[in-house]
Amino acid sequence: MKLYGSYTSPYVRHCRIALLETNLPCEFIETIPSDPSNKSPTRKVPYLEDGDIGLSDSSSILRHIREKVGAPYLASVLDLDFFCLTNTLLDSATNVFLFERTDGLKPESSKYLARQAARVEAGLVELEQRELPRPIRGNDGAIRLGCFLAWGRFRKRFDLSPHARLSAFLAECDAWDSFAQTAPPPNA
Ligand SMILES: N[C@@H](CCC(=O)N[C@@H](CS)C(=O)NCC(=O)O)C(=O)O
Repeated sequence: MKLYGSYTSPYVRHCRIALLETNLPCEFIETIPSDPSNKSPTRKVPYLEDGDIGLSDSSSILRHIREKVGAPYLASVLDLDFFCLTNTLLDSATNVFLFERTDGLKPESSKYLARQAARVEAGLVELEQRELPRPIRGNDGAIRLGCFLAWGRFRKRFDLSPHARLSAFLAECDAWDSFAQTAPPPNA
């Protein structure tokens, strides 16, 4: 298998964690989304090649990785919903970041971006009140949450200090070797 992606993307990180967990052989090919050599039809990362199969979304890539070793992937509707909820917040947070970085546009000057930023803040308040999924290992809802929180910290997108339970959850992720090994390089 070949996984195309960047070391900073939280979506790619989640796939890298699943590959470490399952021990499947996979070559990592560093790719930035806008690279003309990016094979993904979405022009995003991650992208996975496995023989004749090409997968262009972290969700399908994760399912493929888990299925290859006979492990469950978001087995119940509540597992799936938690993953989707967390992923929606991650999509909103990365959109706000990319708009700012690409176009210099901030939530203060865009109603749409303000809505995205408010969604992230409200989502953090909601997650802080929830029973968070455990164990973290092998649990794609939990790992998505860890990747989201760690990305927000890395890109300084939100302040976790008012959220004690989410902060503790992230500390638990940080202490896990597969999570630590996939941390973005500090100067990226
Ligand atoms: N739904 C996709 C989202 C992937 C995604 O948004 N990746 C970002 C990198 S963090 C990207 O490639 N963005 C490029 C762009 O939006 O132009 C997935 O889960 O794989």
